[in-house]
Amino acid sequence: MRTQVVIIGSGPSGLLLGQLLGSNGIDNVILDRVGRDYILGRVRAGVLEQGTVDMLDEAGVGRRMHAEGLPHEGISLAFDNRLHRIDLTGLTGKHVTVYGQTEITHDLMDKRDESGLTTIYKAANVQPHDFDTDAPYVTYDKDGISHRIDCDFIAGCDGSHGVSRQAVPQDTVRTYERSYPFGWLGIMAEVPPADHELIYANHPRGFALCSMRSEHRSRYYVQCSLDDRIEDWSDERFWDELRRRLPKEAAEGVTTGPSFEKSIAPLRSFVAEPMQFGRLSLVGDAAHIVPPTGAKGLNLAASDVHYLFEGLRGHYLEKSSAGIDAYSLKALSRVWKAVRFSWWMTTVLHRFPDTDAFGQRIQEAELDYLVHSQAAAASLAENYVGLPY
Ligand code: FAS
Ligand code: PHB
Repeated sequence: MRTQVVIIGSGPSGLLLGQLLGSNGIDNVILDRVGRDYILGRVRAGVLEQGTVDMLDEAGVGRRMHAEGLPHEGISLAFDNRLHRIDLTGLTGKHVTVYGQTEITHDLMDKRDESGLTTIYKAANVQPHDFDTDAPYVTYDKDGISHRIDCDFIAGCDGSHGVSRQAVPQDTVRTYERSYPFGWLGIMAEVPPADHELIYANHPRGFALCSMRSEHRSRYYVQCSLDDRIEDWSDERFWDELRRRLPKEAAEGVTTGPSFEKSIAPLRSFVAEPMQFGRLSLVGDAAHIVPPTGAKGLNLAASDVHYLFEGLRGHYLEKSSAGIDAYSLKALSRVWKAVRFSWWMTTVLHRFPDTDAFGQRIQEAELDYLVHSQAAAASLAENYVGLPY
């Protein structure tokens, strides 16, 4: 088989890139090692920057997002038993949209089916080859038969545990990492949200987040120990802990009910540099990971796709290599600013086991500054709604 671009990974990065390429006449094949139902079963991001919404519109998958997505003009920070609203729209003129990653993946998969583009699920032993030449190719096994796809470019959209970054000679990639001494225990429940906007809570017992997927479906998180297991947390224990970490007025807004999804995720910051190795480009989680505190993971994947798509479009439609050559530098500039913001939000809102009395006072001063300085609030707001591409 031959195509112009092979995309490894059928998550949001791969699907969005594939749709933008295909709708511009650039042929592409997506390979994923698992099936579509497994991908759709993953619960992940929930907050979209305007840039991500614009990309999904450009890919022709905005209809349901605009019909069902919730525009949010603010968030609240909770500490000292009070809610403090950050007026995102008043400070930036922009808003965010609450619409789950699962729905985005659904919409992109359906659009790809309509477009007749090729996706090969349950492809085993996917391996990129010769990406340091102008004739790269990818091999994989399917139903016991080995296959080869010749192409011009390979997009490594295969997440943090994928094959693409591993295929690069390890002395040519530099990595930067920070792991956090806690995790997030998240649940999903078919109950109305505690408030009409998200609440990020800093409490002596630990961080909590009140989010949502719709006016009938809520997504909650509490900071937990990395030693915790899901079986340690009954629904009853979760609801009690969540309400203990919220101001009284917010806790009274929590409607409890049975959870239908419960998971624990570790938090870490990770960046691989560069993001391009000859004809292989790393995209999204394949190149970087952020703690979800700043709601940046999915949105960074979207901006990577924007830069790579512009580069590939320039190569094929304008015979220019400028965009492709600039991909890594352009993407990393925005990546590091989002990594900084996600690290900062995590340090300001969580309880760290080794924080001394001085560190606790600094965190309290940070929060006090945020809610009493327009400049500080504006800085949080412009990062939260998304820095320009
Ligand atoms: P993905 O990991 O989504 O997709 C990669 C795809 O590549 C997968 O389908 C995988 O099967 C495939 N793949 C992997 N190895 C392969 C191989 N060898 N061969 C073929 N295919 C292979 N972000 C937020 O903004 N907000 C959040 O609240 C949030 N919560 C998260 C919770 C969890 C538990 C996790 C893990 C992430 C969370 N994220 C969140 C980040 C998440 O949304 C990612 O940023 C997003 O999924 C990135 O999309 P992709 O880059 O497409 O990678
Ligand atoms: C979510 O709804 O899953 C969510 C929202 C905002 C975050 C993290 C997760 O910062």
